[in-house]
Amino acid sequence: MLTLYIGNRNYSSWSLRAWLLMRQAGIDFEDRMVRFSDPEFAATIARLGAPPRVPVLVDDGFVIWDSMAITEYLAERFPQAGIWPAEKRWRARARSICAEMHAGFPALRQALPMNIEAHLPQVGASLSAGAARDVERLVAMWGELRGAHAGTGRFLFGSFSAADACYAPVVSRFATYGVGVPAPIRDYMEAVLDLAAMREWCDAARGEHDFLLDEEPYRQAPD
Ligand SMILES: N[C@@H](CCC(=O)N[C@@H](CS)C(=O)NCC(=O)O)C(=O)O
Repeated sequence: MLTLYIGNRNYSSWSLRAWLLMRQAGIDFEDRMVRFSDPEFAATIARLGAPPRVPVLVDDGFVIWDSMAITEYLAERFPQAGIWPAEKRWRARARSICAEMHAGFPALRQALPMNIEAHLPQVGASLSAGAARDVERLVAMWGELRGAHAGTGRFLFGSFSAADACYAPVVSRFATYGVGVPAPIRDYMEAVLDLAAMREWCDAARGEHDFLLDEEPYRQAPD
């Protein structure tokens, strides 16, 4: 039995990555949400033997943490699921861009935290120089990959892969903050946002109403 521990769907970008990947791969699992505001958050995860972060995957009692380690474990556990692109060099490229996301884009992450239920286009209209550089890099990366896989599908490597799961929270951020992008990138964003699993996650996120001030640099707590 596979159990994925996740945080608030509205805010937890790393949880979304693992959850969306598993759903898209058709893996049977249950999710268990631990709210960030739960005073037992750290203790719940610590009891698993993992550092106090989500996502955490438990496979029949064996614990794997960190979204990239979870991705690689799932790719080995479900080799037929097409988690990484089939071709060796594209597989390497997909790993490169996931590593780039995992370790990078600090300005974008700080300026545009994932917040699915918010709509703050004024933020996207006046980005800092650092965040704008990150957006430029993402638009170039996505455009180049989409161009190289034109005609084979709407995702970065044609078919949906771990790379799309990794960038799904960025797509969501661009939507929340109304980041202006060229038409082919809008098409890519639509492909991700239209996935049934993505819609399921976003609907649940919008239903949470669990306003966390620490995650809301642009809004006041509701009365
Ligand atoms: N490198 C980790 C990052 C995980 C992470 O930072 N998760 C955030 C939520 S998106 C978290 O658990 N934060 C809890 C906290 O900071 O207390 C991964 O890829 O899974």
